[in-house]
Amino acid sequence: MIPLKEKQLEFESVYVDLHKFEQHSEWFIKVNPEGQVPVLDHNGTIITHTTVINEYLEDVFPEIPLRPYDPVGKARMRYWNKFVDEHVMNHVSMHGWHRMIGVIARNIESGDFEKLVEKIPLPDQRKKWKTARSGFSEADLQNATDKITYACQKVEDQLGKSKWLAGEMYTTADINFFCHCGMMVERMFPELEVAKNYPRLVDWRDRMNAREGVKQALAMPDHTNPALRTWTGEAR
Ligand SMILES: N[C@@H](CCC(=O)N[C@@H](CS)C(=O)NCC(=O)O)C(=O)O
Repeated sequence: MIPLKEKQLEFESVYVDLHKFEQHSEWFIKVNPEGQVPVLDHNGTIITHTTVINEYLEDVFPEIPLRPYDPVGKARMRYWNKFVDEHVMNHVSMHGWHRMIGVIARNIESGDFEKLVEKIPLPDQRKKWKTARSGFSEADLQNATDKITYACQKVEDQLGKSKWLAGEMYTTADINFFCHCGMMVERMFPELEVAKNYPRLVDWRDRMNAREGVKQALAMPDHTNPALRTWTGEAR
């Protein structure tokens, strides 16, 4: 949503209700056979995976750029996107699943749950749903917290060298880290004492929140079940 808003593009947002497993329903599997959101449908062409969608938007709508023009800038941006995709996203996600999806999964009767899991196309996601129901281990959760701590320090160090993650230009790398960690890390992980330990990250997050495109994206309807909103630490 943030790149779309930053680029001032008109779009229609279609909410897929993960609480009701709509991402594994017949209509949605036809759109994305992997059964995951987000998905971009551009005039019938389907693009999936956040970073790929963001690069696509950049290629098709370069007028308001979120990617540097020079090869070094591009490489820096992609380095950070790769870092977020491979070393941040899944670790924050595990805590989110532990706190929210676990509650949803445990509220489904046995038998019904197995039937729902059978419909999940990606084998890893099938495993993840089952683990969310039985509970992630303390060791796995701690490992995830350690990875998030490492990421916060890495971002803190980078922001001592440049204004934004990939250099002096605001890019999709900032958006990626913001959405998957930066915007909620303080609320989700109070034990990291973010304000004290990562002041540059906090300043960067405030600069992100002050951007018009970010404000507009965050002001879009929040469909999260209110009873489960607390997974990020508090309701938005
Ligand atoms: N690598 C994908 C990850 C997408 C992803 O994890 N989507 C989650 C929600 S944020 C999802 O659809 N989960 C539902 C499920 O797997 O059942 C991306 O970058 O877009």
